[in-house]
Formats: sequence, structure tokens, C-alpha cells
Amino acid sequence: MTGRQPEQYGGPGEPGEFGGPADPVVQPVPAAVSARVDAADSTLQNPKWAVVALGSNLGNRLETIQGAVDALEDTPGVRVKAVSPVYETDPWGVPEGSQPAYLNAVVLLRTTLPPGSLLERGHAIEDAFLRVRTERWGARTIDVDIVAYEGVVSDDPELTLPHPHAHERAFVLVPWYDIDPQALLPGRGTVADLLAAVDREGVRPRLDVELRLPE
Ligand code: A4P
Ligand code: MG
Repeated sequence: MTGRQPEQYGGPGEPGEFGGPADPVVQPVPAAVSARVDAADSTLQNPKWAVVALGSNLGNRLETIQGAVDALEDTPGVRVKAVSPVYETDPWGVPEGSQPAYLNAVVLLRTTLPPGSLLERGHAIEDAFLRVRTERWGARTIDVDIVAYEGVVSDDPELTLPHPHAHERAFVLVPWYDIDPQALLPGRGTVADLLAAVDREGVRPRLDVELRLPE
């Protein structure tokens, strides 16, 4: 008998059309693998809410914040749903007069990215706008902070959720309340209640400028 026998290829299948090896019989996918695939699939089909705070106190502040909003919208798996009014704010956490004033705004996103990937994208946007890190709370062209990601609570220093200072910062709470008066900061309460407890002085609306919601 000439030619190769199917057994040579280790499986019960026929050899390929051109005499090549036949693929072995496909085994059922293990349940653990199916569960992982289903979990990933459900994240992709169930976008989550995220709240991102943007701040700038160097360079063309408004243009940079708009650039960051556009870059978020250009991110696969991210949709910008709302953009807050813009506020001119006194620098927080540093001696008075040591830094220029900030422009601050908050955006609401729907995203299929997990929190860590959203943070990575935020860092990439900071790098793209030549953010330089020399000191903590130093002046910067842009800061992209994840204020909250659905109900996720985490004390991981790489990504603390909600942002550890959001509840005490009027420059985050005021613009957030503007675009979502019912908002809740996980573990802290309603933004409306938190807002009533903070000093809003030093957070001034800039009615003369506006951010565009990307189309
Ligand atoms: N990180 C942990 N959790 C988060 C989060 N939820 N979102 C980590 C973003 N980053 C988070 O941040 C340091 C590290 O924090 C990152 O590596 C990240 O993995 P950074 O941006 O490199 O440094 P930073 O911004 O100087 O420090 P920090 O502690 O993040 O400062 P904040 O809280 O961002 O505050 N005053 C006014 N008026 N307006 C402002 O926008 N911003 C700041 C910066 C200070 N004062 C301000 C403003
Ligand atoms: Mg930051």
C-alpha cells in the first residue's frame, strides 16, 4: 500500500486535501476558559460610567484641556457623554502665590476599558501634552485624574478609587455637580452633600469660555 496512513497524523481525521496533516479532533473548551471569555465579553457589552477630572495651569490651558477631552473621545472603547463648564481655580495644596491659577473641568464617560487601561490612557494623554513631573502637586500642562469608576473602591496606590481627594475638592465637585446633580461618590455620599461641606471660594466660573463635546 502506498501513501500515508491517517494514523500517522495522530488522529482519526482524514489527511488534508493535499496530503498534509489533518488537524486533531477539537476538544471541548474547558469550563474555566469559557467563563473567562464570557466575563471579558460582558465587560465589552456593558460599558461602565467613569468620571474624569482635568486640570491645567501651564501653557494654553483651555486648548490643552480641550485636547485632552478630544483624546479621550478618540480612545477606542471610550465615549465622552458630558463635558462640564470651565472653572478658574486657586491652586490647591501648595503655598499661596507659588503657582499660576488652574483651569478645571470634569467629563463623564461611558467606557468598556477596565480602570487600569483608562488610567494608562490618561497618562498617555499627559505625556502627549508634555506634562513634566518634578514635584507632587507641581504646576502642569495637564492632569488627568480618574475621580470615580462606577462603584469601584480600591486603595491601590497606582489607582485609588474613588480619587482620594475628590470628596474635599471644590474644583472637582462643583463641575461634576453641574453635569450630574444626582451623582454619588462611592463610599462618600452624594456630590450635592459633599459640595455643601467644602469651601467654594477660589473656584470661579469662566463663563467666557466653553469646552466642546466631541461629535
Ligand atoms: N493615582 C492613584 N489614583 C489615581 C487616580 N484615581 N487617578 C496615581 C489618577 N492617578 C491616580 O499622580 C501620581 C500617581 O497617582 C500616578 O502615578 C497614578 O498612578 P501624578 O499625576 O503623577 O502626580 P500628581 O498629580 O502631582 O499627584 P496626585 O497626588 O495625583 O495629585 P492630584 O491629586 O492629581 O492633584 N489645584 C487646583 N486648583 N486644580 C487642580 O487640578 N491638581 C493637583 C494635583 C493639585 N492642586 C490642584 C489641582
Ligand atoms: Mg494626578
